[in-house]
Amino acid sequence: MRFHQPCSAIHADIILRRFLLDNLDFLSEAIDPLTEEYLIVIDMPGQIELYTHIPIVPALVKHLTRSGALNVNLCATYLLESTFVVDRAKYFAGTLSAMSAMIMLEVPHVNVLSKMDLVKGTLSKKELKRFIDPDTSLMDDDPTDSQAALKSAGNRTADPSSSDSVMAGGSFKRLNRAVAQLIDDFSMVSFLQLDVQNEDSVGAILSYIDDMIQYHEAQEPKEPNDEIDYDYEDTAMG
Ligand SMILES: Nc1nc2c(ncn2[C@@H]2O[C@H](COP(=O)(O)OP(=O)(O)OP(=O)(O)O)[C@@H](O)[C@H]2O)c(=O)[nH]1
Ligand SMILES: [Mg+2]
Repeated sequence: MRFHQPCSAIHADIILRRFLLDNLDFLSEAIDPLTEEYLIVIDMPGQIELYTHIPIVPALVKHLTRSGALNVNLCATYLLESTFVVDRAKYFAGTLSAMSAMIMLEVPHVNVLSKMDLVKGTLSKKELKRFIDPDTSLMDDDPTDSQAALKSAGNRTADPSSSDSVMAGGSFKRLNRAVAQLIDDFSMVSFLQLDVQNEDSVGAILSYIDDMIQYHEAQEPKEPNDEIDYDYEDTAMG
């Protein structure tokens, strides 16, 4: 395949993914012979448009799952970098994308706050816990808010499209509150926390995914003492 014109990374990605969809036999031939003992990990790129706007990945998912040709038990895992929690607007934008991906993909879904090692020293455990279940109150104590933005956003009668509101940051704040409210109302998204330097944290997330895809039910029965106990305390969902 050759690109005749310069194109952006996302454009190239879309073209390549369409190419993949036109050649799904290549994927079927690789996956079809695998038995239920196999765990297949498909690492997808971070271009969110592929999951939330364009039905390319949903079409691929359909091909892989029970409703498609390959009958694979699939679990979508959405990773949001935990550094986003320091900027509430980014955190809620990422959470909205997670919700959009859940709706578009229509498969069991796990949301993960990744790279926890980067924020562990900055925020307390209690503070980090607030980001497991996104709720509107997080917008009320955004440390990045300026006094002008708070004052402007608090003026409910002000026209959010007026240049005063836009310049003071009030419109942006009101928009983010509305996004947070929407997410809160749907109550669909909650996060697991992933610290790759902590074996239990990785194990707990894998265990959630195993449950979602009913991996253990598909395996040979094991002796009870072969089971591994995971400590969910630090990785609790909801
Ligand atoms: N500190 C820390 N860095 C990480 C972690 N995971 C990945 N990185 C680093 O983050 C950078 C970006 O990597 P990823 O987040 O995996 O992103 P990517 O796979 O390159 O890109 P997309 O998946 O397309 O978004 C690389 O430099 C990684 O080494 C983590 O858990 N902790
Ligand atoms: Mg990646």
